[in-house]
Formats: sequence, structure tokens, C-alpha cells
Amino acid sequence: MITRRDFLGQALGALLASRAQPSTELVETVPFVGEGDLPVDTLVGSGLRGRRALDLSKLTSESLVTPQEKFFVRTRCPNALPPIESFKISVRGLLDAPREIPLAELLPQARPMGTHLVECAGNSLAGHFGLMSAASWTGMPLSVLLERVSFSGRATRLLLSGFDEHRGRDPDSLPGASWIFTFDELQKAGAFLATEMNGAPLAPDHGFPVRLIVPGWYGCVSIKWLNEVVAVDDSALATDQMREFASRTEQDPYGPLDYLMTKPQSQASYGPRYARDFKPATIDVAAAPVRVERHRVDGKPLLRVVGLVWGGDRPPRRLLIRFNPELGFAPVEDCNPKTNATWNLWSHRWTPPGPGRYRIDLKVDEPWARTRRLDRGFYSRQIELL
Ligand SMILES: Nc1nc2c(c(=O)[nH]1)N[C@H]1C(S)=C(S)[C@@H](COP(=O)(O)O)O[C@H]1N2
Ligand SMILES: [Mo]
Repeated sequence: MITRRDFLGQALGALLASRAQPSTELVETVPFVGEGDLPVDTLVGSGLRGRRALDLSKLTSESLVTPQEKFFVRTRCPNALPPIESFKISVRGLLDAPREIPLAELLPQARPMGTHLVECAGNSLAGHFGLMSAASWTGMPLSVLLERVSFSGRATRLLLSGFDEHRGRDPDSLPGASWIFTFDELQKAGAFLATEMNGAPLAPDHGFPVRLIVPGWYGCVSIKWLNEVVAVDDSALATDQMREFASRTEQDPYGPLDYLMTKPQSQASYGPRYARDFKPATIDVAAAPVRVERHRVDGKPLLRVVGLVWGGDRPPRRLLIRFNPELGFAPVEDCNPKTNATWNLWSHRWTPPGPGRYRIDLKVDEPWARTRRLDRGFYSRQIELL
């Protein structure tokens, strides 16, 4: 039964809606200019140099979970992985007795672990920020593995490594992936062993048969083909991978004791020497435009910018946007991020004052938010209007 009041309310709503919507016509998508030449949605290179950037410009609210065959790739599957049936994770170091734990023993405990975003610390304008994707993961909390061994009281940290036997070399990256975490960091982040993405087994390039996912941290810690866990103490040196990613994960250039050392540091020249001097490689709150649509509304030009906001401890409520520094920041019109576990879309309409080149900058207006990359202009993008 529709009451008279409901009916009048609906009729009035429909009338207002039709008034508020002048005739809008999407004319084209305006490309970003001044970016690198990494192709999107295309696998390039092999082994350690293998990359696939996701085409962020196509993202809509329906595609915020990335299909596995599009999910970005950073380092392709090493040439020779052992067969799954015999895949074991070796746990050793500061514990009562080392153990080789067959993956098959853990698999019955696999369960949905939620949708989480992974962003490569090397994500940049060179690849149109496409080294970033989100998937719905299945796996088991790291504790399922750790509770099978008994750590010595001296163990304060865990070194997690992946099977990385690449035949080819990459002048820009070091082979072998490993990261050292405190027990507390792993627990707080909700680190888990992932065995499936979006309901299907991990593809070889994404770490089959098992990888680490550390929600909220950069992808460089999410070790693929995970096969080794070593319990260490606070004297552990940072790994090559940690040193390689030190600047990209906002580490100090040197640890406190490194200033006292006279000899040059061995592997890399940047980053603390000890794992204990590394800060959690967490992703700050970040935002970037991904698509600029040119519309015509009642004959007049109007731009609609669509973008993403992600990272941080919680989703920001106030996001600001500006088109060239002179024009000043204004609140993003349609921005209502729901979660910091994965990315959220926002959009903003803007009438350009005229032709020219515009740099789109974003800013988070929240006192609690750490936004180091964003504030450096790292995620800014440019368009050229004729
Ligand atoms: N074993 C191993 N794990 C690894 C890497 C690697 O080179 N080897 N690269 C890391 C980096 S830098 C990133 S960004 C993510 C990328 O995961 P994806 O290729 O599944 O997107 O894997 C991480 N795990
Ligand atoms: Mo990465």
C-alpha cells in the first residue's frame, strides 16, 4: 500500500532529481601527460625484471577487486619452483628444534582473510601508479605456522624469505626477497599466509603456492614463494631487500650506530644497517587521480576527475584537491572512503578556467594523518587542455 504522503514525496523527489540533472554528455577521457612509458595491463620482462602495471584509469566501483590476471606484477615467478606436494616452509633459528613444515599440513586451516590492497614501494608516475591492486585473499594467520614451533626466549624478530632462484639478473633489483619483523609488528598488522586470491589458487607470478601478506605495509614485505622463517634477535642485520627498499619505505638513511662506522656499508649505501633500526614499512594515507573525464553539460565544458584514496590507519574524511597551486585547495566533492584495508574511489567536478596545463594535487585535511609521499607531490598528475 502506498500512502498519499509517500506518493507525494516520491513525485516531488523525482521532480527535483530531473531538475538537478541537466543534459550531460561524456565527450572524452583526457590523458595524463608527462608520465613514464611502462605499458599498462601488459606483462613486460621476465624473472626479477618482470612487471605488469594495472590500468587504474578503468577503475569503477564494480572493479575495486582486481582480477588475478590483471593484478600488478613485480618480479615474475622464479624459473624453477619445487612441486607443490613437496613444498615446505623451513622454520629455524632461535628455537628449540628446526622444523620443515609441509604446506599441506597448514592448508586445512585456510579461510577468507578479507580484501587488502598491495602497493609496490616503487609505484610511481613511471608506471602510471599501476603497481598497485587489491584482492580478496584466502589463507591462514601466520600464527597457524608459528604455533607449531617453540621459540627461544632470545628470539625477538622473524626473518621471512621467499624462494627466489632467478637465472637472469636485473641491474636495478637484488635477487632474493626477505624482511625482518618483530612478532608484534606481524600481529598488529594481521599478517597472513595467502594461498588464494579472489577464490582461486595464487598464480605463479603472485607467489604460488604461498606468500606473505602484511596488510597496510608496502608490497616489498609481502614475500612471494615463502619458504623460510628464521627466528632472530635484535642483533640481526637488515636484509639486502630491506636495504634496497629503505628509501622507498621512508627509512632513515643510517641507523644511530652507523655514523660511528668508518667502513662503507656492504650492500647498499642507504638505510640502517640493523633490522631493529627499520620502522614499519607502512603505507601513509595517499590519494591520486586516475581518470579525467571531459563532459559537456548544457553545452558547457566540465571535467570530472575520478581518483583513489588508500593507506593510513583509518580512512580520511576530508580530502582536498587543487588544479595548479594558484587555484587553491577545495574539498573533494564526492569522497566517502569506507576502509583503509583497500582503496576507495572519489570524484570531483571542475570547470576549467581555460586551456592550459593543470597539475592535480591532493591533500588530506586531518590532523592525525601522516601523508609524506602525498605532500611531496609524489602522486600529482598533469593534464593538458586545448
Ligand atoms: N620472493 C619474492 N617476493 C616478493 C618480491 C620478490 O622479488 N621476490 N617482490 C616484492 C615486491 S617489491 C612486491 S611490490 C610484491 C608484488 O607482488 P605481486 O607481484 O603479486 O603484485 O611482491 C613482493 N614479494
Ligand atoms: Mo615492490
